[in-house]
Amino acid sequence: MKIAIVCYPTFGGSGVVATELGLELAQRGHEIHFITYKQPVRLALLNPNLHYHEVNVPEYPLFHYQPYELALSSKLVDMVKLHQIEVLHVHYAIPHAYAGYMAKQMLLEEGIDIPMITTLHGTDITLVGNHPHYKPAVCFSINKSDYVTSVSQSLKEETYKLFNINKEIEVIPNFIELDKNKIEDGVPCYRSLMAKDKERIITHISNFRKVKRIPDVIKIFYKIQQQIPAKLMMVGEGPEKEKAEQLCESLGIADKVIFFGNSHEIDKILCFSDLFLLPSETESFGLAALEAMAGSVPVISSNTGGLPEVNEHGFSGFLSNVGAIDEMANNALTILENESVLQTFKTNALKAAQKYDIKEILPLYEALYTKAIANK
Ligand code: GMT
Repeated sequence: MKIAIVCYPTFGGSGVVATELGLELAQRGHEIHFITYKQPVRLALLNPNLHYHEVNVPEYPLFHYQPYELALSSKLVDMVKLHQIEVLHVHYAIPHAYAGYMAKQMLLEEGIDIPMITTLHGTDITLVGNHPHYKPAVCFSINKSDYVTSVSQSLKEETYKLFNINKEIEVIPNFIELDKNKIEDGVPCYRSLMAKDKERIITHISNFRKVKRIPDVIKIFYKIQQQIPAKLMMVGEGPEKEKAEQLCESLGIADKVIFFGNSHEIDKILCFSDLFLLPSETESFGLAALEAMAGSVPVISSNTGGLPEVNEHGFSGFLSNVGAIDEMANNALTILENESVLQTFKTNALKAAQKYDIKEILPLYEALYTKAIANK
């Protein structure tokens, strides 16, 4: 099949999912066209089935805001015609579903009826999409999509609650390529570079936005390191990072916390991690938690949104109410204080992640593309 994928090209989960999906589809022989404003961070174009088309938005001084949706929908029209693309798959409703709908309408004028699948990722519904300034347009473009998917059952329910949706939403969960995340046997983990032998390594990876509750991460770690020797690895960039560094300073733990910034070597960081912290305010799925689990790292998380669908309480880690810092720290210590308990949770984390193996999930998308194309 010839599939266009529209996504954000950044480190965010929706872009990562879209990119990994496109890479795997290309491996399976489909012709994949990524259409976005920058090459996605995880996109390696070493496959003849993979194409990347950049959306350029010419600067014009009259515009206070440059019209990206316009440029994107025009690019979609051109690429669909040039490459005879059969289906549009847009990730993140804003503004991709909106631009996709406009492209569909323009193509219809020329006798081309192309189906559009919109995948909802979370903040496009719960935080941004629900804002009154965007809500009518988001609701409209979801309803005008030919097929709608969400990355968790929780996000599906939330979407129906927040918007007046008249479309069936199919849950196709996020996935992980287990082999890709596996560090090969015999390859060293460089653990000794990061911490002393007896220290436990705790990791957090995110975009450092408010929704991730970064101060909770640090306060949980503060309590852990009062009981056992430990180091905290903070991976990612975002608006809350500077405040986080200050908080570490004021708690007197700056020498125990390493801030990495964005990293292309998540697998290597997870390789030497003992525990992953994700105390988010809301999380439609929690791809970062799944990536940790796939690297055999147990997860201490909040029980919000789709997290209980990913992190199995008492098995791959523990879940707590949002903001329950003491409980999260105690649960972390339960896992970290005893070597055999830690090993059991590590094994379980990997087992729980295997349910989201890309080999199981990808056929669901393939079936949807086939149905969408056949029904046109
Ligand atoms: O977590 C973020 O703030 C980034 C955001 C995104 O749009 O990339 O992530 C959302 O989509 C991911 C991939 O489907 C999910 O794993 C994240 O849980 C979801 N984030 C939130 O719901 C806050």
